Amino acid sequence: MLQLVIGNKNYSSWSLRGWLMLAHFGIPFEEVKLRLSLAEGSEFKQRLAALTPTGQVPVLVDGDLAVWDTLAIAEYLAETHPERRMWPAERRQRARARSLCAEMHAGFSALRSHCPMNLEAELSAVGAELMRTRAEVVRDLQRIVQMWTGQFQAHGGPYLFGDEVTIPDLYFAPVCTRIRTYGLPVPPAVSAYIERIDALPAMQAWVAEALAEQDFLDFDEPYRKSRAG
Ligand SMILES: N[C@@H](CCC(=O)N[C@@H](CS)C(=O)NCC(=O)O)C(=O)O
Repeated sequence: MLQLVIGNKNYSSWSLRGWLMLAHFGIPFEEVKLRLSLAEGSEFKQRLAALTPTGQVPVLVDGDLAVWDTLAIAEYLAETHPERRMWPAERRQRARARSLCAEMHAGFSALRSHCPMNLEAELSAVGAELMRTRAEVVRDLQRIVQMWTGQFQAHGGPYLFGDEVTIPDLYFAPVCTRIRTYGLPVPPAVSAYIERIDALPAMQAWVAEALAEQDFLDFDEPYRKSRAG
């Protein structure tokens, strides 16, 4: 049975992506959850050391093969489960889908660093402040809106590549949660898409487990004070 090693569900956006690829596409797997830690020598780092030189989650374990990094996990699962049609069926659309995932993988650094995933938090005051003070966050958000509305125009929705959920939808699921957590302003078509992604059964299951965790990590809570106050 495949295993997926992940971090805390409340915070770990990359884990969420990997987990959704398995759970949404109905691929059986066993989840191994480790408490996130940046500290060398922590249980998190020690357990990961045997699997990946990056010391990061997620890691997919298939027998004696460990696959790390979300893009590599996406490709491995798509290759080993072609019947699940995880990428769009048409080659040109597959290329576009990979471009969007790669863009997420390598970019959106302002959105990622200023709006870290935090599923149980409500940080709309922080989001409003960021929209006023951080042009780079505004630019990242504008690119998201442009990307998604472009996809809806090209394929008619309801998902980024048409009728079926494909890997890019899951890749951007943590961006959907950030837009909600930080109350970032988006047009109605984008809000409706976020609601559709939120409503996916796999997403609902992850969020319910995240909310039940109640395990707060200081290094993932840069706005803890503003939440309290
Ligand atoms: N490029 C990696 C990023 C993975 C990543 O940043 N994982 C975070 C959790 S969301 C992590 O393990 N952080 C611990 C650390 O960096 O020490 C991927 O796509 O899997």
